[in-house]
Amino acid sequence: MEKEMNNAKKPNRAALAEKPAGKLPNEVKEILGKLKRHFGKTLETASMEELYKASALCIRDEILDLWMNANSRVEKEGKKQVYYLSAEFLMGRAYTNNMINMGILEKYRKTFEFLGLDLNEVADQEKDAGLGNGGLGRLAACFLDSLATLELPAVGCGIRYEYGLFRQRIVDGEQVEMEDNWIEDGFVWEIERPDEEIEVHFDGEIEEVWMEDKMVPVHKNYTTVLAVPYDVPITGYQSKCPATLRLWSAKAKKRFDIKDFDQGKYFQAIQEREMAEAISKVLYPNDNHEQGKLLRLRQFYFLTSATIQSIVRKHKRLHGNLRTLPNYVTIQINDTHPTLAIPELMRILLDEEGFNWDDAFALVQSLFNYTNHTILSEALERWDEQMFKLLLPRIYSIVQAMNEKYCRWLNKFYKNDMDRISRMAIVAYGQIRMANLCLAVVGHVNGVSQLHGDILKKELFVDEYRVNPGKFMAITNGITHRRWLAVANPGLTQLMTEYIGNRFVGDYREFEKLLPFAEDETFLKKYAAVKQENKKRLAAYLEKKQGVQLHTDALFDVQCKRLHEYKRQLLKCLHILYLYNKLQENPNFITQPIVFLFAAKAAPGYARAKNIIRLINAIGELVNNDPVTRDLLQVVFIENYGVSSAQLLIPAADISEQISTAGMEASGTGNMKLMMNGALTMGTMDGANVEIYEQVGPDNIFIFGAREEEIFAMKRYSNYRPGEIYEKNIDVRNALTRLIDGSLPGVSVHQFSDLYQSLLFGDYNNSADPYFVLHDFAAYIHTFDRARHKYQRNPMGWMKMAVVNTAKSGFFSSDRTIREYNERIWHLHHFAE
Ligand code: 26Q
Repeated sequence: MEKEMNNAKKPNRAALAEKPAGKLPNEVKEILGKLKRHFGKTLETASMEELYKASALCIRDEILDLWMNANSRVEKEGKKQVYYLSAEFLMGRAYTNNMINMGILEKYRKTFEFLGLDLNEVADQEKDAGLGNGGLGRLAACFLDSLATLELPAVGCGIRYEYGLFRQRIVDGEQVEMEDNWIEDGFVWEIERPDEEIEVHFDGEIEEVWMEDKMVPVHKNYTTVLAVPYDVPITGYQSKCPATLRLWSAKAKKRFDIKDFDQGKYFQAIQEREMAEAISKVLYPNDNHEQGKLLRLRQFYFLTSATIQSIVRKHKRLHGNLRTLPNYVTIQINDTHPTLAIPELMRILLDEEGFNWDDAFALVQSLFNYTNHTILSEALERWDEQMFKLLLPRIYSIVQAMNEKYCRWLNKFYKNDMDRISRMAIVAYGQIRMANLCLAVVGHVNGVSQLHGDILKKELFVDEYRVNPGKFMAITNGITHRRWLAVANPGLTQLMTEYIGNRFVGDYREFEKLLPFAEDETFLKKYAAVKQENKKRLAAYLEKKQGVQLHTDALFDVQCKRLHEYKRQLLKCLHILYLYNKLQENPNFITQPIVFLFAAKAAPGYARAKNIIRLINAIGELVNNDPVTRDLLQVVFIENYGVSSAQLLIPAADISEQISTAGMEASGTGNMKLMMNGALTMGTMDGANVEIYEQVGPDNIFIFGAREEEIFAMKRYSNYRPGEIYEKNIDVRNALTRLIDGSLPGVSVHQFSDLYQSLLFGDYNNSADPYFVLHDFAAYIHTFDRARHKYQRNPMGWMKMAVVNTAKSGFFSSDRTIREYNERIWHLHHFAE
């Protein structure tokens, strides 16, 4: 309706289609050309989606000019490049982001206005590239943006999963997973490179064969899978050096042998094809939890073998001799998932390039670096030795040899300390441990926040640290402020531009120029107005998507992240039940309306996480419908959390919930996005919350709960007794009782007894309350009370704190993070140097 009215004022599509082409603006002509060539459509007949694609193809043309030029210069001038290997790249949409980077957003906004269309509506046609689970995958995406912006030559290498992370629906309060066939209707940004296809070999046996004067291992009876690269240019802000995202897709090798079909191998042939192509079919939906499946191992070897072979092939073409490889290439492995790149390069050097072991090993050592993203033991990657050996016989024998040499070397330091050496070994107790493999080889190991880096040294990798302290470092994560501010929050971006100019988009140090305006009443009012608009924008989205009406004048409390027990969404749940209980006793217990927004996907096999989603929705039903609470508390679960919904949700937040058990969240990056958009952190001293605290100071953050050392001590001495807290604290008791007394609507009384039990008694493999929820409950309540009082009593004081958060968030730009990686690890030269 509204759009038709708009169209009446402006030239509409049908009218424009009649116009002689010569009279139209250039951009319109170009879009028309793409519509015709790619879809056989006109302005009048094209769908919104086709208009999106046609305009995206125009933008792509502009990017391709830069990209091709940069690539040829990097090759010709022999510039060193970083290869960022990652099983996940959580890219989200590229359209608006690319326009901002290319400086053509306003041009296209006007073009679409001319056509009577809204740019945002066109942008909404793009599907998210959701090729990641959470933090680790999104970090890879932010890093590519910053690498391109800083004009450091870079290639991200990953898997072109046909199905990204599942789409989530909530049906009767429960998570239901649906396929995410994101590529079904084509992905406009990619370019297939069939000429750079690579063969990857699995299965079979190794035979030692005499060749010339020595025994050489020969891989026999292997099965072949083809790896086809698809390259995506990644633009940087005003950058002449776009990065490349290279995604590998699995393809079966063509069978030329008609004989096989004659012999009734028809089914086998088709089955083999399906097996081969299954490799890049789907992303495993586990976050911070390993799934030691054969297909998963196939995926990782597929990615690493294709990548390493293509690096070797290119280097030989350009420079001939592999010994110079470290002058041109450095490889960062994003957690242990791409670790097989290490033995794969060993294999090529030893078996195909005639290196001896020591030379090969030295080269590999100088090439690879490893970032650790988790200390959770259930997330540390281990593979069953027998499975590994069957799938990758040659890689297995190389890993065995590495293990032997490593253990012998360790024995020099830890003489006959067999316990310690078996803990550190790469292969032990029938398992291959990828983190240990990395530690044994790479030049640098880094944690992703200062605290996390310390924990690696003091706890997880303490034995390695003693042997080789210089290897360890911490580089605090970051986020690209282009996407998380300029794209996600145009209102705030415009306001900032008005006050401090627009240099901050390319230079994170400019953020601090906002600081003086934290004292400026007019600025604060405008800042508050932007927040209000963002709440309304989110409300419109939720109304449309989920049919819920948000109370937009309330305080917005946001917890958005993967669902995991250590992130303690359950603590938030108990908090809301506590407020509910208090309001039942005294309807004036609080007078500040609060909207609690949750957004989270649970791994499909993680029953307890799914039950917590069920609980959040049950609590929502309880408080949103109770006449005592419905005007004060609103609980909303946002479906299908992903990059695009995060871009709408985060700018609307007042409070950022970062309440993990201290020591367990390696860094967190959502905390940074929320801070940048002016939400105040309610957090434990965990991960990068510590650095946020250091940046904003104690007056602009709400810190509560046990510190890492306290948690560590309680675990070590097993002296935590949640039952005692239950006995002493009536609020804890009353909140917990709601889980099992039938108060919660729409579920059986037994639905949440598992959660109740786990908090009070533990289960077969855990002690009671292993994440210390009850321990931190009282401190959380107290701290939240402080926050809501501040918000209510002094709204401008609150806005002032919010502005300080935005002003201090420059440190968390991934531009800073990448600069640090480059100075301390990669040593790349700027493209223009
Ligand atoms: C491992 C083995 C086999 C199968 C799956 C996995 C697996 C998959 C995903 C293990 C871990 C992950 C994801 C980890 C992750 O996202 N970690 C997060 O990384 C962020 C970026 O550094 C941090 O900010 C978060 O604190 C950390 O949880």
